[in-house]
Amino acid sequence: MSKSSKYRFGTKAIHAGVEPDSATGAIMTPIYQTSTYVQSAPGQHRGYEYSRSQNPTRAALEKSIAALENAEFGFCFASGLAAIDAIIKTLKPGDEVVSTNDLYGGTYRIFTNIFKDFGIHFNFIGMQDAATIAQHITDKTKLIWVETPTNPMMNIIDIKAVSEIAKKRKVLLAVDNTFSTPYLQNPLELGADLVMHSITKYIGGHSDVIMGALATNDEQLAHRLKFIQNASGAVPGPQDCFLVLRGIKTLHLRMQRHCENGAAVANFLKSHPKVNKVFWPGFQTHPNHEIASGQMHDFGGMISFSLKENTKEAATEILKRFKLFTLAESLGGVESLSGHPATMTHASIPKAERDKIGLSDSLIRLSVGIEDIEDLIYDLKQALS
Ligand code: P1T
Repeated sequence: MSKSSKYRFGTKAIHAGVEPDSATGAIMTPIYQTSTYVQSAPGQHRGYEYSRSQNPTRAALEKSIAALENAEFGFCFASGLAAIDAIIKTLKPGDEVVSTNDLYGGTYRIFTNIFKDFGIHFNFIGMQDAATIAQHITDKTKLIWVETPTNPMMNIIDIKAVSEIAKKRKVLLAVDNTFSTPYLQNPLELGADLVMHSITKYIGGHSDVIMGALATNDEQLAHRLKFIQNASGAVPGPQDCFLVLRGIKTLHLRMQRHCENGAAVANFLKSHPKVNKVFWPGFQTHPNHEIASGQMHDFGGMISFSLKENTKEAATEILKRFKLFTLAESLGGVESLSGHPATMTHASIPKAERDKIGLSDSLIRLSVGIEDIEDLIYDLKQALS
């Protein structure tokens, strides 16, 4: 099933990339748990030499990811951050990156604490008004980094508008599509050059795998990323690829329920007397609701909210009382999770920077799972009471 496949999303989720095993007819792609492959003579092999370079289970998953993003090329990595690492390794000292200033703390950390020392300059700016990006692009800018919806403030960045600026200035546009998944949003169709996923989240969907992925239609870029994937070697193992292939088969069903439950939770929180503000792009009052409605098929299951009593202690009290919204890093699994970005996922962003984007000490982030909504609302009620 190729990029040009006319199948719809659910059919692609189930079939793309997977063929009955040629050796046995096994309908599910086997876990090719091997590091190497026999050669009949030096250089004579069946397309597989060494599992860092190629592995059939990983190849099936890479095809599946590419198909879901309507891309020609897909690459899997040992984590979302390893995928980001591969993107930045396409750059050279002196190059500049314009990045959203509201992004996953680990992405900020790898940019500022690792790649800055390699001579790459990162300029973090607000991107809600895409037009302002143009003034931050110099002749050294090689990449625009967008995350939308952003983690954790749920801001929306207009991918199409950014891509028009990127194309005009001949700068690559990469979009971290982790929060949306390809079910809700396809950045390549909106003009992005490269899409990145933390597979760990919704695509894997069961909180049992750490993995990342990239997808692109740019052949030259794909060639370079494939080289880096092999040369740097941050590849996922075949067993994890198998688990993700299995997870993807229900991605569309899970996402439907994540979205339904997300909407119900957002609306419940909005009218709660202890809640100050709910950050969720599905509200008509969200500053970029119209852009979200245009570029996403629905609004997802990620919600952040701040409290009227704006202290870490007030947030901690609620987080400790949750029975179903388990306190843990990560998101996108079938089970609901809660988190405190200021001390957990975004602790590596300095407080002054967090304050600039409104990431307050009372902010709580929810990953709304696919449990029965009545039970989730009950859990919120009792924790906030
Ligand atoms: O954890 P890893 O698979 O390496 O992915 C990193 C990553 C990249 N991009 C976004 C938007 C992310 O949310 C993440 C990981 N985020 C969490 C662990 C979290 O709890 O927010």
